[in-house]
Amino acid sequence: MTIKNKKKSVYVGLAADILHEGHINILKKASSLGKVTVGLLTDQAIASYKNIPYLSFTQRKIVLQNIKYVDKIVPQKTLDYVPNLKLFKPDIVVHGDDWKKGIQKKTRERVLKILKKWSGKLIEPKYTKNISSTKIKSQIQEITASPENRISRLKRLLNAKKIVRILESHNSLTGLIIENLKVTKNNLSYDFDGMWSSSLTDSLTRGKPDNQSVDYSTRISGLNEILDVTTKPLIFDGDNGGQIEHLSFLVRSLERSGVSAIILEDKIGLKKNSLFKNQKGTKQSNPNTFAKKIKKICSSRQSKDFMIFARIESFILEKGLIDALKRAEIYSKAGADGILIHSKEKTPNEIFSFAEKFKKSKNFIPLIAVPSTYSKVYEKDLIKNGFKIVIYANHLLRAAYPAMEYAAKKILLNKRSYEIEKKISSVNEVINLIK
Ligand code: SPV
Ligand code: MG
Repeated sequence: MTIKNKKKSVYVGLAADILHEGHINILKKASSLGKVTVGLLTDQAIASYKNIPYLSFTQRKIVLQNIKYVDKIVPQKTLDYVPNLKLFKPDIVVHGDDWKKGIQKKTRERVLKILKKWSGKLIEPKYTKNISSTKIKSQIQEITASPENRISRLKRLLNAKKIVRILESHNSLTGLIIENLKVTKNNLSYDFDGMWSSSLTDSLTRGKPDNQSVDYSTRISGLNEILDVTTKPLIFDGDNGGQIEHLSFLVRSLERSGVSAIILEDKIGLKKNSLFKNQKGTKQSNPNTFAKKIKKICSSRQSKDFMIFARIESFILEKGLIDALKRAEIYSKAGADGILIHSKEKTPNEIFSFAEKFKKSKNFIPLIAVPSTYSKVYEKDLIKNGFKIVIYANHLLRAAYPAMEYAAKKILLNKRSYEIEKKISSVNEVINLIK
C-alpha cells in the first residue's frame, strides 16, 4: 500500500453479521485504495430490507474493529448510503457487484448520482461466488434457535422494526408457514416476524370453547411441538393468567420453552372470548389487582428479555376511553412492557383515540393491535398511530376450516374424492412437504 493511496478516503457499507471471505475480499480491495471507513448498518437499517442480524451492532462493530483492513467505523442508519456519503464525501465507494440487481439496485443508483457531485468513484469488485451471509444463516438457523436466543429476538425486533408482524399458529405445520413464507413486492422482501399462540385457535383445534377448558399444560405441550420445528419468536396468549400464586410456574415453563412474551388480559371469572357481541357476565379485574399479576411476572422472569404485555378490555366491555387510559397508566407503572388495547369495532377509531392520548403520557409503552374485526386497517396506519406489534390472531385456522369442510362436503356429495382433487394439494405435494 502506498502512502499516496492511503490519503484517499474509501467508504464501504456493511451489515457484517456473519463475516466471510466475501467481506474480506471487499475490505482488502478497499484498503488497497486508501483509508477505509466502514459504514456499519444499524439493526434498523438492516431490518428495513431483510431480517434483523443475529449479532447486535456493538458485537458486529467489535469484530470489524479488529480487522486490519478497517481504519474507522461509523454507523449507517439507513439502507440508503446518501446521508453518510454527504457527510463523509469519500473519494471512493467499494461494493460487491451483486447490488447491480435486486433489492439494492436503487441504492446503487443513488450512490452513483451523489458521487458525481465531488467526482467520487464507485469500485465494484466481483461478488465472491457461493458464499453469502443469507445462505450461511439458513444453515445455522437451527443452532441459533436456543430458548435464550429466541426469547431475546422479540425485543430486538421491537427495537429494530417499525412494526413487528405476528401471525397465529395452532400447530407445527402453521408454524412452518410462518417460519418459511416470504413474499417480494417492489424489490422488498416481507415475512412474518413471529407466532401467536392463541387461546381461541388452540381451543378450537381441540374442539373446545375458548373458556380456558384447554389447560396451560396442554397448550404448552402443543406450542413445544411448534417450537421444535421453528426459530421465530412466539407470543403466548395467557388469558387472565389464572391464579396469581401459579403465575411464576407458568412463566418458568414458557421461558424454558423459549417463549418471548406473555399477554395477560384484565378480566376475571369464567373466560369468554372478547369478540362475542354479548359480553354479559364478563367482568373486568380491579386494575390494582391486575397490576399485582404484572408485578408477579416481572419478579418471576429469569430472562431480562422475556416480556409481559397487558391487555386492556375496557373497550370490549364498553367502559370507555378514560377507563382504558387509567388502566394503561397503572399497568405501565407496574412494569408491563407493552399494552394490547383490544377492540371489537369495525374500525380502528377507538384504539387510535386511545393511542393518541396514551402517546402523550410519560408512562407510554409500545402498543399492540389485534385487527380481527377492523381488518381493513393497513399496517402503515397502525405504525402512524404508534403501534409496534400487530397480531393477526386467528387467520390460519379461519383459512383452514372452510377449506377442510368444503373438501369433506364434496366427498360426501360425490361419493368419491375425484371432484375435490383440483382444489387440494396433490399427494405428491404433501409427501414432499417436509423434507
Ligand atoms: C385469541 O386469539 O385467543 C385472543 C384474541 O385472545 S381474541 O380472540 O380477539 O380474544
Ligand atoms: Mg385468547
